[in-house]
Amino acid sequence: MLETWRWYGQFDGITLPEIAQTGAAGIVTALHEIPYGEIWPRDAIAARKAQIMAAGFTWSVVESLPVHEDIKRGTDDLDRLFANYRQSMANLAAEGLQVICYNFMPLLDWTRTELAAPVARGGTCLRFSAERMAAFEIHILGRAAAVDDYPEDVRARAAIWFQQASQEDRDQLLDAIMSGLPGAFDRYDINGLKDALHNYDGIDRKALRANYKRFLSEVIPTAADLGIRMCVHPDDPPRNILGLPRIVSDADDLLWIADAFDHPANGFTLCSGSLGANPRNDVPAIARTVAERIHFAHLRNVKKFPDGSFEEAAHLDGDTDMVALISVLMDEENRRRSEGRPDDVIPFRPDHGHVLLSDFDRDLVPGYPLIGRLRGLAEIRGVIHAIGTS
Ligand code: DNO
Repeated sequence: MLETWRWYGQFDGITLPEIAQTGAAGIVTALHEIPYGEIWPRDAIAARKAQIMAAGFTWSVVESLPVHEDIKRGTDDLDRLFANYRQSMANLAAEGLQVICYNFMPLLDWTRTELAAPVARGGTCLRFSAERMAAFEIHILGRAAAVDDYPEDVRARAAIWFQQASQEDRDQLLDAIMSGLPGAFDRYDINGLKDALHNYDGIDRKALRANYKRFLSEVIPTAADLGIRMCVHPDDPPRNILGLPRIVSDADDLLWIADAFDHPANGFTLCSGSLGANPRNDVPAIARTVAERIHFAHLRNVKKFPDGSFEEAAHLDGDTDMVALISVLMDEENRRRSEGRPDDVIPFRPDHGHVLLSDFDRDLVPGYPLIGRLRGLAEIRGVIHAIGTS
């Protein structure tokens, strides 16, 4: 397993020399400053790579090369966007980058309702409260159909939360929901979000799948030619929100994707926290099912609640058996090694982390503190070491 660390470049308060002290060997980053849909120029990629290498790292994974909303929505003329995407891939490959993470979530990337929920012994975590999400959808956004997405008791508590919430509480909720777009250009206010949602009118699961299949057929052949491994990130959370379809949420979805363009270059980011937020998902079992196509792993844990809420637990706490999951990934590495495959070391990063200790004194990208992730990395490193030497 290759230890990597996500770094947001100029949007990150954590510096490369600080990251070096975590012991991670690889950097996961993107040209976050380039608007979605534009070509990533080769010289900009080369400059970022040089900066990373000068600090003693490799640039191990590109996360993300974003897929433009028009591709997800399947609007009419997509030739330019597909050509741009392929050109960015070619420019990345020319600089030696081979693993590209992306997602196919409509509109929003990861979604939480609280960015600083308290954890038991001090520190804070990211939380998704079904009640607050329902309050947002039903009472703030006024999305009538949302009542079908939440059970009655959650709707009742949502109504009470909304009545008691101050304007500041409501603003904070919107801010939390929008925070999954670090470095991105689209951030919405309520009206903007309503408009953006209208653009998805009529796009159901079937239509989104068709658009995704088209994307795969446009880019995977290029990836195969360039020696690039594409790895889609699962939906976070893996459930319907805002009435948008979700098509990367469970084992069936992943198998559908693998089959939609059957080539090893069409692979997955195994994100244990995203998949783990759905009570029906057995994450180690899913990993075993798609092991051959896992090109990258995000390791973190979640604790789920009966009403559909969940919060981010410490990396070895929570509902997912992290030791079992890491064993699956290491077995897969061994299998690849026995076949003499070059991709026999799977890059992973400690995904998210609690805000702990001196994390409170600095500007952070939500979910990406220094000390909390350092703790997660150290714990995971211990598990890997123990499995590797047992
Ligand atoms: C959240 C991340 C996601 C991920 C993208 C990949 O912390 O795991 O934002 O980077 O969905 O495209």
